[in-house]
Amino acid sequence: MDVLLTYLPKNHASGELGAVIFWGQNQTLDPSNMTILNRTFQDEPLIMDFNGDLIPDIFGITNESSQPQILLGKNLSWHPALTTRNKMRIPHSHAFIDLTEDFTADLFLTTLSASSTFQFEIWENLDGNFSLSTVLEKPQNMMVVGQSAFADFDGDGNMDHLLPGCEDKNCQKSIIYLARSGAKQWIPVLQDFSSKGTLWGFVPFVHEQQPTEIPIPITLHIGDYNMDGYPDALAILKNISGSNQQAFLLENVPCTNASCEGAHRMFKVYWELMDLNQIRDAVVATFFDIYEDGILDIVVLSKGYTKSDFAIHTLKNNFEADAYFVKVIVLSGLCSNDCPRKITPFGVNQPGPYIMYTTVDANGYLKNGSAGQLSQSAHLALQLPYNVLGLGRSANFLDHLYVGIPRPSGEKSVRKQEWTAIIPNSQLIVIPYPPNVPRSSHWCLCFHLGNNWHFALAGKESR
Ligand SMILES: [Ca+2]
Ligand SMILES: [Ca+2]
Ligand SMILES: [Ca+2]
Ligand SMILES: [Ca+2]
Repeated sequence: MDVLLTYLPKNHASGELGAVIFWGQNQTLDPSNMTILNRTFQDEPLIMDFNGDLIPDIFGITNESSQPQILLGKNLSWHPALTTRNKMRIPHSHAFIDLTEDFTADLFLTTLSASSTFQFEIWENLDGNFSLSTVLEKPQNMMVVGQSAFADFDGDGNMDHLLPGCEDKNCQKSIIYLARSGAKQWIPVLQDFSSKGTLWGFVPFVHEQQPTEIPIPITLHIGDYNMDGYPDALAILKNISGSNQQAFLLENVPCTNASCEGAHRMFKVYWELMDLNQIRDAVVATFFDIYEDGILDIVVLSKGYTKSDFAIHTLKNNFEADAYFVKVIVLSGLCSNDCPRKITPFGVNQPGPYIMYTTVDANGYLKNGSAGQLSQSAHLALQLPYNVLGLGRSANFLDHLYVGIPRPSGEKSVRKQEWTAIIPNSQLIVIPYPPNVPRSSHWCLCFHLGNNWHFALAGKESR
């Protein structure tokens, strides 16, 4: 695994970001083995797989051109990417995720229209090439627009678009909207930010050329903390009348008012979670499986005594439900020059794979769930390298697990594999090798259950 680091060069007036790649060597990093990129970026870049070779590439606007550029990871060559004239929004919340229900990651861009309205573009991956398929404007009343987040909010197997923001400049009136998969309508899924007479709101982003603090945009961090199959979120809110800001857990619950009807679901804020309430001046909160047991815990970053001082807090998820999960990580199946002989190359986790399951819930109804792996990387997106999908209280097998990966230009068929009868509470590693023959029986699904590793080669299982 390599590491990309962006930095603000000292005494650099333009505010452009430099970037350096530290090359991983097996399990370590050698700080002297690095490449400083020969271009600077207007905004933090997006890590994606533009050419579908399962080697991550770097996407962004550089100092050389106003057209987006891609730096291919394989040979570190720059290429123009996409023929768009629209400006990118700063900070962007671009994403590399399937938004067209074909298991192939598309490119989602946050841009400005010709009249400088905030908008969202979906560049659909068609036979390995990206072409503009959908443009959606921001919700009309939204004055401050936060970072787009993606989750299968309604649990139908297709990816939905969540957008936090405010209806006034100072975020006294905060809101979260949802655009369901394929739909162009914005549905409010959280509007009430008051608790016991106190009004809370998102913390608006302040853009400075030479920031004195780390600028943190309005962001929802997604995870299914109670494993009911409906993704929840963590958000940072500030007390409108006071000075405190805190992390809050937003639970995805059935819709109980008229305005969210079209979404079927909505967010409910947990105002009184003791452990979160005790952390003052929180700036980022995200989910992480600290104990590697498939249950998502919480990590909170808070301000310390000085401006540049931060503290990291970890909170164990004590939620004791008889709920089940699957944890999935999709690797590349590649290795460079250090693959042990005749051993299947594993590679590392990738941006872009799409995962979906179908099962039957405790009441006998069909239930789907889906997630994209590493779809966003910039501005402390802090996505997990794996996905934990909640299954609710049903101990039923997963009827189907589907995994799709990006593919190169010109390839018509979708790279997608399917496994059946997966045991709940397993941790799955998908090795899509060889990547170009998904329908062969070779793509490996390795699963960890108890103390044993099992290997399923599409249909057959061995220990
Ligand atoms: Ca690539
Ligand atoms: Ca797609
Ligand atoms: Ca959905
Ligand atoms: Ca949930």
